[in-house]
Amino acid sequence: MPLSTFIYSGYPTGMNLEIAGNVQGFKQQDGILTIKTAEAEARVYIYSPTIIRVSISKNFNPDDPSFAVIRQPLADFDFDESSVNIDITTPALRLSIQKSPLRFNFFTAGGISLSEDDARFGTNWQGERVICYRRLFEGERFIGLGEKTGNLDRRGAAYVNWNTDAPNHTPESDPLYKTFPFFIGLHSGLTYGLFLDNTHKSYFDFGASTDEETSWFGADGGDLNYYFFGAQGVAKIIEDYTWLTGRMEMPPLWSLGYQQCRWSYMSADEVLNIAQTFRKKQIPADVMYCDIDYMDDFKIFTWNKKTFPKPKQMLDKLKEMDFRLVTIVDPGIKVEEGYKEYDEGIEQDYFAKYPDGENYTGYVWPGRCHFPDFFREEVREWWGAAFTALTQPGVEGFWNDMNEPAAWGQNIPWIVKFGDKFMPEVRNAYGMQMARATYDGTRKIMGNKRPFVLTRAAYSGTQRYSAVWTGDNTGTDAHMLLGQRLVNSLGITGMSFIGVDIGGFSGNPTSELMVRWNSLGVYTPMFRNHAIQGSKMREPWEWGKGNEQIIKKDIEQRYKILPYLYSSFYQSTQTGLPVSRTLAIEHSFDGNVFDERFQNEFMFGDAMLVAPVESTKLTEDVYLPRGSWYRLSSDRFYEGEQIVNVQAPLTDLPVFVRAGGIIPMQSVVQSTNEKGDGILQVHVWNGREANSFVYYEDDGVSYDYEQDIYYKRTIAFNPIEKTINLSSVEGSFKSRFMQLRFVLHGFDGVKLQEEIIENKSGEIEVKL
Ligand code: MIG
Repeated sequence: MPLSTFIYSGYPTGMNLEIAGNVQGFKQQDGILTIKTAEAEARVYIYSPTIIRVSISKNFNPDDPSFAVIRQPLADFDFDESSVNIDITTPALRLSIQKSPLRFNFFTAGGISLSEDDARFGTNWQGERVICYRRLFEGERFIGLGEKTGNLDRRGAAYVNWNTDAPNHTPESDPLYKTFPFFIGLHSGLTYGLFLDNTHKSYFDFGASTDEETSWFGADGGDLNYYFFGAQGVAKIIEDYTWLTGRMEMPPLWSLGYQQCRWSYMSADEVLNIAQTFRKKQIPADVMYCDIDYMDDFKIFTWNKKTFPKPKQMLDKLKEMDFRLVTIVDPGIKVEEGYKEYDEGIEQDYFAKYPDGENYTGYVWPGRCHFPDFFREEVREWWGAAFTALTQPGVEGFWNDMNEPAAWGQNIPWIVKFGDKFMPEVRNAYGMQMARATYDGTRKIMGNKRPFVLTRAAYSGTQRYSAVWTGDNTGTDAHMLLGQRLVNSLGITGMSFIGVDIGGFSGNPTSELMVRWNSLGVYTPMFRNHAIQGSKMREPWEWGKGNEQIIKKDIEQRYKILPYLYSSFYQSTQTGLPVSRTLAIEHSFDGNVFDERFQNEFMFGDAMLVAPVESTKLTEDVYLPRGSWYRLSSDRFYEGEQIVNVQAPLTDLPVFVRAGGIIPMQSVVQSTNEKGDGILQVHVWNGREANSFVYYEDDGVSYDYEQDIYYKRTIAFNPIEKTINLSSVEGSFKSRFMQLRFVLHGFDGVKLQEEIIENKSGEIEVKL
């Protein structure tokens, strides 16, 4: 194992300022343009016409892996040199590298400035800490950074990335659990993106307490290694970012159903009882969870012999009721001789260590623990294979908690080593590597079945392995709204499959808040009700008869829209566009979208606009952007680009459909395993503009879709020709819907079409 040459100093010593300096020479070789100054070296790579990478360092590590990036740069590119600049031009972008002093300035192909180094400061070091100072444009806004509190527009705010267990966080706390050092800048009607691929503690300052000329970003160590995205349009930048860092796979369909969790259901009997109650009350649900108490003494990959004596029997019974089970796993392995994972870990030397070779010990739930070194491949494989203890009885979902990593007291000594790095160099990627090990391992041992992986800590690229949830929120309206902003922001950074603890983890929500939050959960990519130990029970029937009915109706709505939701996830797998989308993606230069009153609104898939409303308000001002809109619950029509005051009773969250919107729905089912009536309802809302929607279906559980065993067709609405057209089916999967029914909204003189037609695989066209 090569010893890292990096010596971590915590706070930079001496504060001696070293600047990138003047260019002394450059060369191009193997697709890399290398530029040398007295103090540093810069390397420039091109990944595509819209993606350029710049990496600046005093001391490049020859071994330079990225946890996030899965693409290779182009083998070669041209540049022009003049006495003052080196210019690299692609069909979309120009990077102009100023020689004295060294500066990196990006322009559109047409020569308009997108992003520039601050002319005064550029990039420099204080000790090992490296910072890049950038020009702040007039009116420039910033969105992104993933799971960060504060406003949608991050202008005037500053953030730190340092994955942290953050129980009792507030709507202002920073940092939280995850690191996504990627933001999008918006100014002059132009868009650009910037991804700092560096796992050290990192900093982003979007003009907070600086003059009006500077924003900056950087890290406590490592290279100033960033990818610049120059595509025009936020959606295109997200597409490029997820091309670079990967996209999610199709999730198991059952994981899109309603999920019921608690810390903890204390016994197999309790788990079965709750599941049974859902069925008895006919409240649809798909997933039960076991939090930490299912284990024997919190030992990962064990079951409590008293309270969960026959896991297979419990799982068989759950299966009979069409429920799946997700179990939690933490990274900490209890120090206890005779415990399999402990013994194996010691024997094979799989735990994180101090430099003298001693295993690091931290305290978590099991008491004294060692921590698997997920940065090593053989450790990931060992960890992944251990899941047979859970998969054999039939568990299909794996919830990775505490992987910031968390230990009581938070502070893992900075001298602890993971792989050949010290903790502060890679801490921000630990959770991602755990999720990766969990995903790779369970995918392997589950044969052709899709595992569901959920992680709390994450780094850019985690979408390839896992869904995420936003950690320990609180049962208040402010946290409900914060949660939506976190979901919307995570969507900008490549994560689509996201949940929040519905109802709030800590505290006890009022029944109004529970009802309201549940109705918002219908439009959250992952729909999970979860609560802390000691809190009041949270299941849908715990809130009084009337509220139970509202909650049930809302959960039924989730199941009705599953065909639309599943197709929206398919879109995420293809383009990286998230299921929940801040309005800033499509309306990036509409100031109302960033107004604090409206910043929580989002599109749920292509067609639905959702406006979260606090539980204490029964009417709300909603901003409807460009286009025209219908209220989903009433078909009431609204012109866009206006603020409307709408009714928002607890029974009817304000949800709107875009004119021309196409939403495939199904009948209410009790779980995703149930067939339903076999009729796909194609809902279309009238509009002036043509629109289309890619409908996607597969078996929902296996990887057969990789073998073309899927079902895909485009549903198109054409208002001029007055037709709805379904293209002929692509793929060899047989739809579970034998029949079709069109449901038309806002078409004068055309009623709901009662006629049910055969869902044939050839082209289908209906005249309106
Ligand atoms: O120290 O497993 O965020 O969802 O219920 C707390 C118990 C550990 C934190 C997670 C939460 C989970 C809880 N865990």
